[in-house]
Amino acid sequence: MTRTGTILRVPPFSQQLHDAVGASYDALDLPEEGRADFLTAHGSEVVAIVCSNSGRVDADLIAALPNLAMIANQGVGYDNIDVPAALARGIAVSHTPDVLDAAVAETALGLLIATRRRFVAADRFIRDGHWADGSFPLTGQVSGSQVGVLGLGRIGRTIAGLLEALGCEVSYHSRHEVPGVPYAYHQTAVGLADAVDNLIVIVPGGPATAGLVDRPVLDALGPDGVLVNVARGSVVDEDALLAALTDARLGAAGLDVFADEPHVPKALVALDNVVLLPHVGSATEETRAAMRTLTLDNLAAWLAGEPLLTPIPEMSRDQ
Ligand code: NAP
Ligand code: 8YV
Repeated sequence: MTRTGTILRVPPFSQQLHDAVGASYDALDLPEEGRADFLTAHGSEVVAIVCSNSGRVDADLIAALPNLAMIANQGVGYDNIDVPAALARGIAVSHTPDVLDAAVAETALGLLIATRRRFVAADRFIRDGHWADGSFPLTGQVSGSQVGVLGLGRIGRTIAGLLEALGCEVSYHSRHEVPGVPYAYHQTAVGLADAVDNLIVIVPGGPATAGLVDRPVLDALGPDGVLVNVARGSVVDEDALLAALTDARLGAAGLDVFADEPHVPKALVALDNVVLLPHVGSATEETRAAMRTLTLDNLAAWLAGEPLLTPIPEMSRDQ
C-alpha cells in the first residue's frame, strides 16, 4: 500500500532539508503567524510532518491534523514531540539514531577540554593584550582524569571510547547497568558525580530526566568539578547551575544546550567559568547530511507502505 498526501514542514530547520522535502513531495510550511487559520484551511491535507528537535509538535498541532499518520524527526532526541499524543492516534514516529554519535561525542570531548583547560578565556587573554604582562594561569587537565558519563547509550559509549584514548577513568550512571562495558556503574547520578572530576550529561530530555542534574548532583561534583551538558537544557536545573557557578560550589561548565533555546540567561553569559555553544553537537556538514538522508528515507519508507528504518523505541513495539 502506497500513501499520498501533503507533507507539513514544522520550522525551524535547515534550508537543505526544507528544499529536499519540497523537491520530492507536495509540501506546506507551518507558518509562525496565523497558525489557526492555516490549520483550518489545510489541516486535513496533511498526512506527515517533517521536523527537527527545535520544532514543537505538541498535542494541539496533532489534534489539528486529522489525517496525520507519520512524523519524521531530524534528530535522535524527540522530546519536541508529544509522543503519547502521537501514539494514542497510532501515528508513526521516526528519528535519526547512530549517524550523529561521532559528531556529538567529539563536541562533548571538545567542550570538556575547552572548559577544563580554559581555552576560550586563553584566547580572550591574547586578544585583550594581556600576554605581554605575564603567562596565562595554569589549569587542570582532562587526560588521566576521572570522567562520569550520565547516560551510557549510543552517544555516551562513543564519548567513553574517546575518553579511554586520553587515559581517563570512565564511570557512568543510567537507569540500567550496561553489560559488558569496562566502566564502573553508579546507582545514582549523585553517586556518579561524587566519584568523578568531570561529568558529561548525555541522557534524553523530557519529563523523566527534567532536573536530573540538580543541586545535590552539582554539589557532589564540587568546586573543582566540571559539568558538560550535550543532552538537553531541561536535564540540568539551570538556576541551581547558575547559583553553583556563581558561589564557586562548582568549578566550571561547558554547555551546548539550554533550558529556553535560543535564549541563554544573561547571568550565565556574564560568567568566566563557562564555555557556551549554540546547540551544535551534531552540526557538521557530514553528520547533518546523514541525518537528513535518514529522515527522508524514513518518510519515503512510510509513504511506500514499508516499515520505518529507525522508528522511535516506543513505536517499534507496535510495528
Ligand atoms: P540513547 O542511546 O537512547 O541513550 C540514552 C541513555 O540515557 C541510555 O544509556 C539510557 O539508559 C539513559 N537514560 C535514559 N533515561 C534515563 C534516566 N531517567 N536516568 C538516567 N539515565 C537515563 O540515546 P543517544 O542516541 O545516546 O542520545 C542521547 C540524547 O542526547 C538524545 O536523546 C538527545 O536529547 C541528546 N542529543 C543532543 C545533541 C546535541 O546536539 N547536543 C545531539 C544528539 C543527541 P537507561 O535506559 O538504562 O536509563
Ligand atoms: C539537533 C539534536 O539539534 O539529534 C538531536 O537530538 O539535538 C541535534 O542533533 C537537531 O535535531 C538538528 O536537526
